[in-house]
Amino acid sequence: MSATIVAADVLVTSPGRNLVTLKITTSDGLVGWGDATLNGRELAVASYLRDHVCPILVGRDPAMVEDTWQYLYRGVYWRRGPVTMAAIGAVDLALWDIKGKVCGQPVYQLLGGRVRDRILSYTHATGWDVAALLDAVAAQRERGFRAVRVQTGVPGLESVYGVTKDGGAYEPAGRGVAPVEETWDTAAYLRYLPGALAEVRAAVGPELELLHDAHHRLTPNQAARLGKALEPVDLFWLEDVTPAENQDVLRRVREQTTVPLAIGEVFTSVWEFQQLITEQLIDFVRAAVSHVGGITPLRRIAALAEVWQVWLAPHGPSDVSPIALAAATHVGLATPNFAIQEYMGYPDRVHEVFRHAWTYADGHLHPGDAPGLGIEVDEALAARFPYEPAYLPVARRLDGTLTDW
Ligand code: CS2
Ligand code: MG
Repeated sequence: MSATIVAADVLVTSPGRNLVTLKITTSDGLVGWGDATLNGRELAVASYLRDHVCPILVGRDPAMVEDTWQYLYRGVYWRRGPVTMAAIGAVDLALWDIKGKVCGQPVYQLLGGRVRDRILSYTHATGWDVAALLDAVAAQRERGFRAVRVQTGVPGLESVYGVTKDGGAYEPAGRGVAPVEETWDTAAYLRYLPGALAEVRAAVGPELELLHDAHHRLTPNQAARLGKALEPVDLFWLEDVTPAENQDVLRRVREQTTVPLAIGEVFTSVWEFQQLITEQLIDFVRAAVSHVGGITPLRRIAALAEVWQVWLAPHGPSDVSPIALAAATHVGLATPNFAIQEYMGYPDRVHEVFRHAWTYADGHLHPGDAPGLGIEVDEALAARFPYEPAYLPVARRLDGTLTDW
């Protein structure tokens, strides 16, 4: 007789930041873990799972990973969207975790086995001015990183996406019941950034991979101008130049510049990537394994991208938990067109609550060889850190109108 799912429970914990976790327990005593964190909307996903998904998981066969994905996606009629897909993603991760434990194999073996020894990772360096940014880059190189995302302050602005003024660790979500309001001036950013990044490149030499995130703030014309201006910097990629809701406009950017483009951390399905991949409007797919609905759809996206010579580079900020990072590293070890894994890092307490087999060393991640995803959650410790309201900031232009954050 095959095993059945006997319980599905949701844990919300805040060991430094809010994280939502799904725990699936089977009749043969195995436990699978999934990440359901959606920054600033954590409780919506927790409710979606608790109220609508957990009750129908009980009694199902945990071995049916693909069928359960189809059941939760097609079977609901109301499909896609970040809340729905983060919930489905958590179930998918937990079921792959269980399948690995049943087989006594790490998930990457179930995905076809390793195609590389370890996966390249990049982290963040931020500085309010170029001198501070160079110090931050040097510190990340000391930690072994060979690829670094560089974000700087902009003269005249009080706050800028991705940068702290005091040089402390960057965490975008601010505690409190309402979002922080930031002021944004694209013209000032476009005037300042190319010169600042040219200084960084001159200081670090040609080999360090540099990445930059424009965080959805530019028009296609501005994006094309920035891309051209940054060509001498030789970026690994320029991320999220436009909101990319209107994907056609990216053709104009592509025609104007050879800067490699990465897009997709806010997309939640293969269909949102379809045009970008098949028309080669981007070079890197930035899907988050949990937000896009799990390992099952991420593999489909990777396969489509491979046909079009587009590379996979999953989202890995502190707001996808160590469970999602584990899943991304398993996919990364087994996927030929995998390029690089973002590894922003976590507060120490997060590593204590989510003990993980994945490791970071020398600029690379490895998923480890523990069965499944290789995660153990310290539930007693998690329970000591209750949810605290925290939201991503909003951004306004100098005249007060709201713009993309
Ligand atoms: C960023 C994210 O990592 C990235 O590329 O764009 O840090 C993003 O700002 C956060 O995930 C938002 O929750
Ligand atoms: Mg990003």
